[in-house]
Amino acid sequence: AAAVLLAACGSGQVGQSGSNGSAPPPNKNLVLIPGVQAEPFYISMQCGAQAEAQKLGYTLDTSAPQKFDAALQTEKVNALGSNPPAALLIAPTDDTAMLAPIQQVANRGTKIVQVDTSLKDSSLAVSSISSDNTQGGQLGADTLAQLVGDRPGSVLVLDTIAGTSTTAARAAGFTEQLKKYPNLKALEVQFTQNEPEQAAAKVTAALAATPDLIGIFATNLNTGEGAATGLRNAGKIGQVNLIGFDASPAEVTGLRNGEYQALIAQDPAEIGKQGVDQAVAALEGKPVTPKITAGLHSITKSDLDASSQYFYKQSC
Ligand code: T6T
Repeated sequence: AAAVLLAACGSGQVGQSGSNGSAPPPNKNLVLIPGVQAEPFYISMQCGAQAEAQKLGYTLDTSAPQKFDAALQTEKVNALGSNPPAALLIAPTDDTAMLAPIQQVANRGTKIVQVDTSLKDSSLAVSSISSDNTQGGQLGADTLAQLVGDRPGSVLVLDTIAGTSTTAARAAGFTEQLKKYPNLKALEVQFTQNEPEQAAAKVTAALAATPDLIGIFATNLNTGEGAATGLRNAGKIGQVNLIGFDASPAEVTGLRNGEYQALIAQDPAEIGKQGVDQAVAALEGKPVTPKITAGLHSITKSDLDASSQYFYKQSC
């Protein structure tokens, strides 16, 4: 009977009083729902979030969809069910489709924090933390322009899935900034569904159709890894400049061996840490910062060895 009583006390929910009339323990559970499982960007974010949660006396569970797909992410959000966490840190994979499911969780009293990607209507989030993705695109264009100098040519931009706030901003920032370099002409942005195979195929097609292809801007690690495969298959490594986004182990190796000429690295661990800080501030009635921008770093082969703090992790 004692065991049963303990179990009943332990499952006390926010707002209910304990069985002996005392206040229930505060809900200190946080959940992180990233864009996709087993990907170094989100793993690094999770590491930063987990360490911070532990430091502040909270638990953090991660529930990641198998693919970067709004329907699969909606299932994860809906699975929070009737016992939602105190706060949800989420990277919405679609800036519109994820609004309704997240709204339902917010309606049950959970604080919402956006990490990395965001909804078009961010008003239900107490805080949103991301890189300045437009600036990341601009940095990509400036880096490419520096690498090619006066040489003229066309440039391919590989985006992921329409509705992904981050990569859309990177593609737009890159394309706009490239206009400052009249020798470089951006081709129409290509979507890859965030699949490396599709990115490789787009590169193969662009190489065939565009003899003066001088550069590729890949807006995230999957498009970059696919683009590198496309260039490798065509024997064009090093002849076409590949500017990647992110700093996954595969991308860092690619930069070292000449497949990439530059990477724009984000700081996903910092995004995760700040996400927890803002969630906890909201839960504890402390001042919350609605919008936080994490740092970006352009890495080329010459500064690779001095840049290891920006490399993403495969595990914590
Ligand atoms: O680039 C990151 C993230 O910022 C973006 O929103 C989606 O793709 C990544 O997870 C890398 O694959």
